[in-house]
Amino acid sequence: MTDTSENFDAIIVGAGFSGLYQLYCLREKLNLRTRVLEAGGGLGGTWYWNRYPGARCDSESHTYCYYFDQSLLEEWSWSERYPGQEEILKYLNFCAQKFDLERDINYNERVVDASWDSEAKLWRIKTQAEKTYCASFLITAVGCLSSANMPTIDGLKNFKGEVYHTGQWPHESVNFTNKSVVVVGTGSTGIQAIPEIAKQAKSVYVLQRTPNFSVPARNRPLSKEFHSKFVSQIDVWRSKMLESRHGHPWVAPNRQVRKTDPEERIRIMEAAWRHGGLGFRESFDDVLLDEESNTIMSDFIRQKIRDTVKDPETAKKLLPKDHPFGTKRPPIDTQYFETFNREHVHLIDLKENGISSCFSEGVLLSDGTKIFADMIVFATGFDAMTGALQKMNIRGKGGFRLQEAWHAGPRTYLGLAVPEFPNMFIITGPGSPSVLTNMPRAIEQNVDWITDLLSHVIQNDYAEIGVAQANAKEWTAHVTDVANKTLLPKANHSWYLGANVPGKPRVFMPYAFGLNHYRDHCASVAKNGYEGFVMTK
Ligand code: N01
Repeated sequence: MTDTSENFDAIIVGAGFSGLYQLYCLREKLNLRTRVLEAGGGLGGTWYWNRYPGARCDSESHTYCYYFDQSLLEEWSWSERYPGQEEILKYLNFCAQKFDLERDINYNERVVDASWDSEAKLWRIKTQAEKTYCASFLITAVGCLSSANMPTIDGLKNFKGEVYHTGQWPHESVNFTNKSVVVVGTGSTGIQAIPEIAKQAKSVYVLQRTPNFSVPARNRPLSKEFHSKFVSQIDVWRSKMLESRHGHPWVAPNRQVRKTDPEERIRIMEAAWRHGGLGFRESFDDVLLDEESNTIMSDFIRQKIRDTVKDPETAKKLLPKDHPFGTKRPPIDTQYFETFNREHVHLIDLKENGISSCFSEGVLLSDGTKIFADMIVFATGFDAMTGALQKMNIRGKGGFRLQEAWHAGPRTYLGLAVPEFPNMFIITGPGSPSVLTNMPRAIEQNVDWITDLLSHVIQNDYAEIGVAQANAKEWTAHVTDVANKTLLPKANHSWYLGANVPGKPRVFMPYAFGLNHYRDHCASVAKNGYEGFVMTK
């Protein structure tokens, strides 16, 4: 039989922010024959799939972009404080065009199998399009939030209306006019989508399992003057982001909630609330470290919800009760709580009255109530951080499956590499700061580091690079330790812990010690001859 596989130095899986930049680096800096395999019909990753109404990033535009190229920063100007999904896609397409990336991307090629050939020392990769590729290096750039989490509901198949998951939103426009819409889920996505859907729909039924904290985004248009000023201060923005633990350009305020005079702290919280955005949490240093401080801030938000929502019963149902503020990824919103003042918007507390099943015309609740609906929108999140990786059927040395390797939770070294899976690297993998940061900063750090490592491997003619079990074990224990020093694991149902997916092992996956510390640590690993990696010829 003739071998029809195509051979490359490196295969990158995914054409989102991380895959595009990794392609640029491998091709332009290392001159590697590189191919990106992308499941979608276009580039953008998260932003290709998540095109639900209201989809918008919660990092500010001028920080949620690449910083590796000065001319790119100067040429592209953002129209709003937070970039909307469409504008982000336009931006990524602009980048792809500027750096001529698309010639090395294959669309509509979902990777369904990847196995390490120990003799040939290469990866054999198969796609759903029945193509096979061979490459010395496999780099996954599949995003942390890309594998949709769809609940199993009895009778859903019998429902005759339209069914959507926000993470797999259709490209055609979805019309809510005169429709009765059920929305399941009140995470960042639901909180963005519900006000937008309510603007059009005849009625909206929000099925809430866990009430969530949310801070006003205060989105606004950006002026030309803003862009000019930004361009003159790019280095300042960059260094602020590099110095911070989360990759946002905020300087730690050096004050604690508990130790600040009560009147003064209210003044600070009010000002941060008026300013809006994720920076609200950063207006004190100890919100995720000290329970008493967190309670003060959580109570402040609960009071804002009571003040906003006119019906006291509805307001009560919307009050977050079971997790400290910020321990689940905090959404930011535009008129989320205000939307519940609209007469056609109804809130169902699933903890009081759960979903029993679906019937042909809607959703049946456990108390027997029937919600008649034309449409059900699942804003139920993702099998985060590991789901997309595990779906690819990756097999390392001796056919060892990634699913087996991670049966008790993901085990990585630096979030970048897994023992028994040589020559494979994960961008923003579990065990790296990833989702706890402004993603492009975490992505650029990971990609730059992987690129330097591959340069070292190639210059020294190594054929195989792997990681020892002991290093991965130690790193993974460290990831757990640093998370346990914060309040983050207190939200025991969060996707950070994998708790949103039935049967998934509960392990705190992202690295909580900060992107700045992580960057320093990775730099010292490299300086010490890539300590923890084993390279052979
Ligand atoms: O997903 P989520 P998301 N029955 O997992 C509920 C990023 N993001 O898509 O809390 C009923 O947070 C679930 O309930 P519970 C951001 O990092 C960023 O909203 O598990 N309900 C929850 O309410 C974010 O954190 C941006 O009890 C069910 C909701 O569905 C991440 O993506 C915008 C259920 C899921 O919330 C994920 O956000 C959007 C079930 N069986 C997203 N299963 C921005 O940049 C789940 N739920 C602004």
